[in-house]
Amino acid sequence: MSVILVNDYFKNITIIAHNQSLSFMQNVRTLSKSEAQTVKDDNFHVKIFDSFLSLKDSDLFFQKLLININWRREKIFVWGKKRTTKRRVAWYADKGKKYSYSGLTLEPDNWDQDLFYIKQRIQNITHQEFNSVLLNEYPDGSVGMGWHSDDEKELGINPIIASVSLGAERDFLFRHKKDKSKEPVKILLKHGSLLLMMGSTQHHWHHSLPIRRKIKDKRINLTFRNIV
Ligand SMILES: O=C(O)CCC(=O)C(=O)O
Repeated sequence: MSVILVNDYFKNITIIAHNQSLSFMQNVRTLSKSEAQTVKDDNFHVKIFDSFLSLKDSDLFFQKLLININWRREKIFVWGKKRTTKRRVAWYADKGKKYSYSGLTLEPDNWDQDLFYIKQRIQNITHQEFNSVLLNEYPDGSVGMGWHSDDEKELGINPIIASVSLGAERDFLFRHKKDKSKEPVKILLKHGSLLLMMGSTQHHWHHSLPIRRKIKDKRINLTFRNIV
């Protein structure tokens, strides 16, 4: 595992011009399969495992989750207006562990065996228990998720959020909540990857999944959480 402190990390990156006036950091290092990349700053701490799941497992879980999960479209509040989500969502958790966000409260379904297996694989790395997972299914790149942070009080202080991606590769962005001098961060979330967001990241940074209209394929994201 290679640990890259952020100052060293900055030396190894290319700043690419983006179509808005922002520039994003792009990691140009190539990592071996088992390696994780850590990016750490005062209030930013993420770890990325590009090949957390093998290609075979990733393909299999992707197909099985599309079929087996109790997917639903929910009504959430966005900028004060009630909207039906274009993405489909699901919430699996230990008994009684509800989750509320954007004016919506999700009642848990009982653990699906594949979700439970993936949860255990993550726990072997984090040595922290998760009792719930939020699933999002994006039909294609025309659907994303706006800027937010996972800082609801039921997640506790400095929560670890473990995000597994399956299907189409998508960019994932971070931007500091207050300090505009901090460069936004861009990470490519690959099929079978695991992103751990740790420390005080949720309290200081927003994240988003930007729209990428050229992407025509589906993607599933699983964010494992611990509701306290
Ligand atoms: O689909 C993604 O990777 C984003 C998910 C996310 O931001 C969330 O569940 O809070």
